[in-house]
Amino acid sequence: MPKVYLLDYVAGNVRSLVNAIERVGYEVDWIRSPEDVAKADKLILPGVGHFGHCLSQLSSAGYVPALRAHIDAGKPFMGICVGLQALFGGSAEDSNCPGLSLIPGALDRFDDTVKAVPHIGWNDASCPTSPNLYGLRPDSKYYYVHSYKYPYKKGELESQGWAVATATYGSETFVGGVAKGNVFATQFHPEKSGVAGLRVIRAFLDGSGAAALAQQPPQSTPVADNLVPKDGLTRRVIACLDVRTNDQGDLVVTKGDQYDVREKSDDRSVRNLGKPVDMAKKYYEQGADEVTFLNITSFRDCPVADLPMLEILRRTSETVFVPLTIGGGIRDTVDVDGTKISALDIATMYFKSGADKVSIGSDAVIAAEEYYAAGKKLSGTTAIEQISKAYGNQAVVVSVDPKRVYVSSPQETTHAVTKTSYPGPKGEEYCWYACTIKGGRETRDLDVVQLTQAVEAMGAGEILLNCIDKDGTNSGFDLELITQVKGAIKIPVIASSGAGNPGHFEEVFDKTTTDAALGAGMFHRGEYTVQEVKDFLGKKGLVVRKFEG
Ligand code: 1PR
Repeated sequence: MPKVYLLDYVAGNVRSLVNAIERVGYEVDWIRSPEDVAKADKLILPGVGHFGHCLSQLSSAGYVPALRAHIDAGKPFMGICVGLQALFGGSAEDSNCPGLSLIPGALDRFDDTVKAVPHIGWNDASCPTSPNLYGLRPDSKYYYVHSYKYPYKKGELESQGWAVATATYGSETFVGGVAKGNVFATQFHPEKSGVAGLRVIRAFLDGSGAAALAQQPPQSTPVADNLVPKDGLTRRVIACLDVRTNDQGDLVVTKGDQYDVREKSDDRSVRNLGKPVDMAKKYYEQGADEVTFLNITSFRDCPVADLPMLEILRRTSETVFVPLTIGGGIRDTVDVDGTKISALDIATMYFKSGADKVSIGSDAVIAAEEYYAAGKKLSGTTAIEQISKAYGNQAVVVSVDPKRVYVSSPQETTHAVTKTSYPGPKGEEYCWYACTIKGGRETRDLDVVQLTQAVEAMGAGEILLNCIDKDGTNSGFDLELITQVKGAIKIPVIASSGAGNPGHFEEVFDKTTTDAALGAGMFHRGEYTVQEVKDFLGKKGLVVRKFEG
């Protein structure tokens, strides 16, 4: 098998990249020291998380001159995500840390006054001057996850000989990919961009991307002046798999009604809706934009290294090339042999096994309570802070399991209330949403606004907003809950619980500003496919990613 070298210098999910490279027929070898760089013909520089962290790692390990020498020698080079950002002079994310300065100029942060940041999801990478640049297609979508970007200025990089692919988020058009000579880099993650992304990786590895560019250098005219860039971010549809061991000891996908996953029949066995790896693959092939696994029972009695979810992730990431999130049991813990294992260690195991994000539930509630008890002071020791520091905030999702608490008037509680169109049992017209832990078994005196604001301050990158009252009811999402949380924070929110048909997805995207919507039961029971939901949204004029087989 032909070989490509990957630079192993920073934390993150490189397993998916390795899987994607192998899928297109190449073998991966690792560069573990600057001296190794010289042996690489083709070289990929991955990178996730913090610009300063990545660049200072590269610099202190002595890689910068070796990378420059590789590029100057005309050898194929590809940068991904922070690997693209590294080509620039610097970034506002850490202005003390210089980049490789192959391209002058510095990255800045997306404006979060009118939209969620990080920019997470599927967007364009289109290059009007070289329409088929490295296999990029104008009608394909690619997976992005980042807060900093290089703003696109018409003609600026083109005048330096770069072909530039762009995407637009809100009203900000930014660089999604650049290519010149032997250098190619993408802000998006091709290894997480389904078939469209595999095509891009192949075009780099087999040399066809660089060859085509050499034959047809980009025309000097950039995007036509009269072309107004449109926000290309799609409506994300996520499939969620609640996983647990059933009474026979098999790991199964299950699904509850208001979190009760046992059959209503006398035997009260755990509902078994299928096998996790097979179902994840099925949803990927139906066009799911992400797949989330929630390990809904604690692994208290299971040696951490044998976590069954690790194997599920390893196997899933071999065939599923969209982002994978894993939740359940991510907290500091004591292993069966008495060894202390930190939440960060557990998250690391998951990332190494193919997860792109970890989702934290109960532990986030406890951390938020401590944050308020300490007068809104960050301790630096919480799982959220430690994982987001090491892997970037885009890698940390907080899963919220709220329950409605009805009150007759806002004065009855100190919590953030919502006036509801669905009054309580005694006709109460207001409610607040109480956070729970341990899968809804324990309700705490903390509301969703408090929780989500606290975890945003700690460095969480996204909120998975469930709703116990709505879970499994097929009655649609809790729009009042979603509106309240969206109004309280800047990070993206995934609406969850209650989806029963494609119209519910349209409703949540239409009536709230949610960034993504998640379904479980309706997909597991075979009532609708993910594809049907996306086709429906497309017909209603919403931008969705079309699945490329
Ligand atoms: O607390 O960090 O160990 O994480 C446990 C995780 O497991 C949390 O993310 C929590 O939401 C989840 N969880 C715990 N118990 C249950 C349960 O169902 N008994 N499932 C559970 C949460 C809710 C959603 C579900 C949507 C959509 N499941 O993930 O998929 O409600 O369902 P629907 O479309 O069928 O209505 P920790």
